[in-house]
Amino acid sequence: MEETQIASILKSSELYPIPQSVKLSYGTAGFRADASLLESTVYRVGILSSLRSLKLKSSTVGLMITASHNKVSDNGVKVSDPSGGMLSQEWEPFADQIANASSPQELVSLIKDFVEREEIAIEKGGEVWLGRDTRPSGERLLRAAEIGVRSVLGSVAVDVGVLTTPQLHWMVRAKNKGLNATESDYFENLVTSFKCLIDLIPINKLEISTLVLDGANGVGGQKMEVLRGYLSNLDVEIRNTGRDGGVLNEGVGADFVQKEKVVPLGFGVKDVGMRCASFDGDADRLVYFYIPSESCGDKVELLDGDKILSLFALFIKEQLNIIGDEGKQCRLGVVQTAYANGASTDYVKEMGLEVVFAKTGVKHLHEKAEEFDVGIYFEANGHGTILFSEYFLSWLVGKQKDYSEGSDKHNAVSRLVAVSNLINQAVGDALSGLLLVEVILQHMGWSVQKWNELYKDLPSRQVKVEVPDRTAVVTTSEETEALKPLGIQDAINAEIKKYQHGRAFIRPSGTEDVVRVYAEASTQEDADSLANSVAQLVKSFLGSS
Ligand code: G16
Repeated sequence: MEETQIASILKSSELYPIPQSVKLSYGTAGFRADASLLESTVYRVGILSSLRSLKLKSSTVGLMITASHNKVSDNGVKVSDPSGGMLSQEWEPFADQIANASSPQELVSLIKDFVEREEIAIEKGGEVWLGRDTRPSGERLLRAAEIGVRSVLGSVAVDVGVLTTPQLHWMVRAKNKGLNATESDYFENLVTSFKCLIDLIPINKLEISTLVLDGANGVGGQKMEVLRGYLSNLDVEIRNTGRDGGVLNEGVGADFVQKEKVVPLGFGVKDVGMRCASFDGDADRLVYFYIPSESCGDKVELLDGDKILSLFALFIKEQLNIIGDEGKQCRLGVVQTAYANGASTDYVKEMGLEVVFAKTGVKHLHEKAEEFDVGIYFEANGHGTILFSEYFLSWLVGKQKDYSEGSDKHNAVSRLVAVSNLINQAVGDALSGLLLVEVILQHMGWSVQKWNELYKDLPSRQVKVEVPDRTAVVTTSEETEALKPLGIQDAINAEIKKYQHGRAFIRPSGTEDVVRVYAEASTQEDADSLANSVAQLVKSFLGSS
């Protein structure tokens, strides 16, 4: 590395000293912590992003400032690779190292070694697009990221403003494919493909009723307000936009609704029977729900990521069946995590689909979904998308020419092509996921209640336990069994045996300082009781904080 380059990093890093006694790790979805602790980390991720761009022939890389579902005082930073996917996991150890380097000299030395090892030529200049959600700390952190990016001499930082995380991923992907890549292009793409799918609905099945959206007091509701203006055939009432004094993710949003199974703030008896949906803080997660009756209090019927996945699988399978023998040769597969409700897995298997499991974190699911012609991945928390392989897409486009326009086969192929345009190919995206759910419900002529009847969830419960050191929990690769602390898995197994259809596991969270517990059983009472006893085990093996 040239002397001028070393001097540039030494100088800028003086501005961002590392806070005392904080050890950060790249985690499930980038670095996350209390926002007051993050400036040095974000600055250093800025440097990493420039190097990543340089490594990949100056392709554009994305840097997103968000802590998604975490509380508003937290923030975080994650990197989008030029493909629009998550940062290559091979670079995560380097991210951890530089984030924790204790002095400017150590930082420079780590960067120098890495640049040599990876054979990165700094002279060319990289390009990094910086986005942020609506958190008040976002702007200050974005400035730190800019300085980090520019401290790699010749690299350019482009502030693309307040965005949802999936918008930034989509824009980065489009930019590197040489396509139009502004936020307006993102909206235009959604509107065009949604309209195309609407136009392909057999008229007699059309049903439009109002959807009520909980925007988690974050960026997603605000973006939906813009998108709504361009759409016909969709009537959305948006609540919790963050403009009416509500706090981001507090008593609202997809994470809250999915974990607590109760209505978010701003919803109540007036909404009984209505089709409702929730985004999370940066709009990469989507869940649906409805209030079954006034007597249910604040409890909701939840349609989580598993139900969304099942609806998507059903629709795609229907189109492939219409195409006939050739369509049936498409390898359609599903990727889930240990959190997937057992009933959903049975349902997709009964449909004849291949199901594979991955570790929590979309970066793990995405990788496995890419192995299929059409790979649908969803976490139960509502984070997921559908990936179409290049090969299968060009096959579809070819078939569009072969089949006569207006024929059933032509329509089926056109629907699949439109789905591939509508649904974000880079990462799970609540906005595009919502549009696809809505158009499929209209296509089927289904209400949210009818959709919910696809299968009945096994009762489940999730709890989190605060412990002094969550890293003391080590699990198997699919996170279904705990390897450490020694003996805890035997104790969990003994609890599970007490319940009919009992299933439970623990794992350290990658985004919060907690250990998560998941339990399933044949009744809600049993699922709650199993979750609580496993949580007690966690406390007795790890201590409580
Ligand atoms: C992130 C990841 C998700 C993951 C979630 C929970 O979500 O993107 O894939 O499921 O964290 O992770 P953990 O249980 O490890 O805390 P988000 O929406 O917060 O970015």
